[in-house]
Amino acid sequence: MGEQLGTLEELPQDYRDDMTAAGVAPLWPMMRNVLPHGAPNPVTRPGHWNYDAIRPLLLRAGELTPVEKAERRVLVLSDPGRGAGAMQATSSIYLGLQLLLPGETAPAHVHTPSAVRIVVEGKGGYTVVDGEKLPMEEGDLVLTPGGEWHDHGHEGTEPVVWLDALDLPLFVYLEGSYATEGPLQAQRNRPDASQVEYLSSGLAPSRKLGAGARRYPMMRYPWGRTEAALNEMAAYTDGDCAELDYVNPETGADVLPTMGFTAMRIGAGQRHAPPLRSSSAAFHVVKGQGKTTINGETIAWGPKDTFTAPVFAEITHEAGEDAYLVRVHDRPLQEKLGYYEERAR
Ligand code: 1HN
Repeated sequence: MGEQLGTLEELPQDYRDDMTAAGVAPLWPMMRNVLPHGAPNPVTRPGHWNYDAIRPLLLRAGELTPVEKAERRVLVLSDPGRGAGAMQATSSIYLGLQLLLPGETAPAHVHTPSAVRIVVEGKGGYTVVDGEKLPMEEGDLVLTPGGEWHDHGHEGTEPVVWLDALDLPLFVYLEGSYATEGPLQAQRNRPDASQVEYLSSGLAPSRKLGAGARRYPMMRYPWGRTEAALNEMAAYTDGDCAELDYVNPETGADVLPTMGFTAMRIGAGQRHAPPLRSSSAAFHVVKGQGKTTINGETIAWGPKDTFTAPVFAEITHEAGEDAYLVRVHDRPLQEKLGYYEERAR
């Protein structure tokens, strides 16, 4: 177990030079870097982004850079463990706060990574995905799965801000990330399926023989329904946190192949200490306030804040008032790879 493996310095210099010239390297001095004992050794560090501090910077970006010059006007939440400019919040999750001003349109494009929006503030914003016009209201979760054309618009009078969560770091790592730009979708008034075909949980449109199932049948999860469902559940959770996973209404599977989303309600005065999970996570506060200790570091959070936790973090939440959070995590990916794990604390 705790054996000391040989170091690079123990090897003769001429041998080291010959290995370098041949384009090879010895594994053993690096073995514990790539394969630590017992648990991963994450680079990711807990992060906390206070919305009140970032909002002015986002509005300033609105003055400095027109959307035509930005394609997407976003401030990226950089993982403190990776430092300034990092284009990711955890190992697998990218997060950014995006601003759209009244009358603006963020042009249509399609890309390999998938995105999910959690609406932070403002009325009148919408996203068109594959011809379907999805209104964006506070707390809504809106999918733009990889491979689907999407653009954003704004018919309201105040700035609209949403949090983007993408599986971009994975696609960058796989050298699979790219986009194609195009004209606005011609069909853009097909109604939001959450208001037509999937209006009631447990009811799905009757199947027609030979009709192919849509991979992403419902792309908007309105917040009002989520909050109501959490409130109903909270009466039966014995004082523990109520949690609901966002799922595909046809298959019951997670909404996307790589990223999962879980709505949480922690009642005022409740403490919630989940098991240690192999997934990394980001928490977005839809409403309420409280504090969370992550690996001994305490974060005091309020409405619209976002914070992150690395893999296998010891996490304890305490709500000061009834709190509603959305947890973004990579459990679906880890389950597909066959290593998702939870450990008792
Ligand atoms: C993207 O397409 C959007 O469509 C937002 O709103 C953020 C970050 C990286 C790559 C693509 C969008 C993005 C993005």
